[in-house]
Amino acid sequence: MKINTHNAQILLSAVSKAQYPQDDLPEIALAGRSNVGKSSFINTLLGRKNLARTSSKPGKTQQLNFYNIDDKLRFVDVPGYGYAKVSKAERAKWGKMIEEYLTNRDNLRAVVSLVDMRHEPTADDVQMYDFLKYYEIPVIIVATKADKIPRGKWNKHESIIKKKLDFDRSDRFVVFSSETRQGYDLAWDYILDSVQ
Ligand SMILES: Nc1nc2c(ncn2[C@@H]2O[C@H](COP(=O)(O)OP(=O)(O)OP(=O)(O)O)[C@@H](O)[C@H]2O)c(=O)[nH]1
Ligand SMILES: [Mg+2]
Repeated sequence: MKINTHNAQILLSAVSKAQYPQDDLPEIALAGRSNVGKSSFINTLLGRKNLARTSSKPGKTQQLNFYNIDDKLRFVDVPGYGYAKVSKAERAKWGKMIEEYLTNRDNLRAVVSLVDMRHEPTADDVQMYDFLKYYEIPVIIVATKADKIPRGKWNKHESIIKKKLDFDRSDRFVVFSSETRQGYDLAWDYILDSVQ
């Protein structure tokens, strides 16, 4: 598939199924802990500084943000999990919305699940991965902030992450940095592979 990655716009924000786009363009969802680098990942892949960040209004985190990419595919930015200040009720609402999207959406081709490369995956990271495996949703693990780790330690960190997740070798893994654009080509390769 040939796509112009710079031709991208925010399409809409949704909280429930009725608001999702009604066509059959393939979608790639981005999931991960709050602050892990989801918006930065989107901006880096689309060659933009602020496309993703500008759309996320504080206090309105309970939304799925749909980005149109060249009328060929969409990124779906899922609100981050593991945010300490969120109430139980909000957490439950978040869970319901994510579950509704991830388990019922025919357009969904893969989930880019972001983890912080510096640390062992959190219990929430593991839970998200298990959830995706349970529903047999293809996963691309993106280990972010690689620029903060010396290159010589990347393998070690990759092993720690894979071990903690009980990583399935049929899934894909990308060492990524929004600072250096490390992993840009591989991430796009895997994404485009998933939407063929
Ligand atoms: N050094 C470095 N910093 C990064 C990288 N990716 C993201 N950051 C920084 O991490 C912080 C959070 O990044 P965001 O992209 O806003 O994270 P997010 O996952 O979208 O966060 P929420 O929208 O709150 O869920 C920002 O200060 C980014 O500049 C990276 O690859 N390297
Ligand atoms: Mg964000």
